[in-house]
Amino acid sequence: PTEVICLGESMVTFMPSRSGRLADVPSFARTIGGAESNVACALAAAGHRVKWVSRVGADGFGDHLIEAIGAYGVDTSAVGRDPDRPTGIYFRTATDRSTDAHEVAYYRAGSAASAMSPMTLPYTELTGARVLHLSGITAALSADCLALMLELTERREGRPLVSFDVNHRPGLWRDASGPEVLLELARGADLVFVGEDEAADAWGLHGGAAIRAALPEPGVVVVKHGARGATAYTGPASEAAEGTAPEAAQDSAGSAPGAVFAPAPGVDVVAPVGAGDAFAAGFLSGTLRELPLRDRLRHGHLMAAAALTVPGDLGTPPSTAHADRLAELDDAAWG
Ligand code: KDG
Repeated sequence: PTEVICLGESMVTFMPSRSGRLADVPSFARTIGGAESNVACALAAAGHRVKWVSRVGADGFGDHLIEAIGAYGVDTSAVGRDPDRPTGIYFRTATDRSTDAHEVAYYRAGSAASAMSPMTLPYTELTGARVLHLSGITAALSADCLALMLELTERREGRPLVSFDVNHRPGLWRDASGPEVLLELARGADLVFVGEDEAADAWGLHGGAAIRAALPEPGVVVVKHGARGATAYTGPASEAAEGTAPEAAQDSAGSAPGAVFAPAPGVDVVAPVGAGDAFAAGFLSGTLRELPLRDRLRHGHLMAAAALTVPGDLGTPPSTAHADRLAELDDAAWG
């Protein structure tokens, strides 16, 4: 049986042959992108049974996404084809490799996936797994997609564990409602991933304790502090009060009750895109295997490190056995 369903739009992605302004890049190499299918591919690489649910056009790009994502071992049997709408694509540029300033040019308005809705994807087909992984990107795609997200994050008896990566993409929202909608969706989830900077930009919330206080409902809230590491909050929001800023919680033993901080290993970053997805996959893998929180975070960091060190979204993660050995090393080896 399927352990995880990942739902979201994927796009054929065009990587620039060299850095510079989009206007100046002479050619692009084709790859695949899409936050939720990235999570699916990384989970499949870690040996989990994963299904990617989405819609693509009845076109060659749709064929390519289904074939390429399927080649990672992801079940694509539930991906719908739309004869009237195209598969989304996007072009990436690296305007400055040292800072990874980049432009993204999306061609996805009116795409097949933007027509996902509670009608095209019935609730019962999306809930037959232990985990349902979603992201805030879907909510930005269309009113129908937002309706689907609201339905899937509604609290109800017997639903799977709903995992939600905030993934605030300001450029995708057609109006100013994004931050508020994302907060509502996050409150409906059981496990939330959010970047500390992202929460500051979207919600004006500074630091892990403030984020946890604004998101008391999910059983676990994971706050990612960029290259420093990540904190998982599990206790009641009141326990996240002090000592959970990463500076104050440099080791997990020093964390506040209900908060576990795990530093990230230092890596030579090639491109950060896809690292958040990989992190979520590592953490979810550890969750499915019921590992301690610290080890879930460490598996997240190891998966993220693999994605950080390649130009595309998908790295080659360490084998699970190797990752388990690394996750079990002393704090000193990680700090
Ligand atoms: O997380 C990586 C994604 O941002 C990328 O693959 C494209 O899904 C994408 C998006 O909508 O930005």
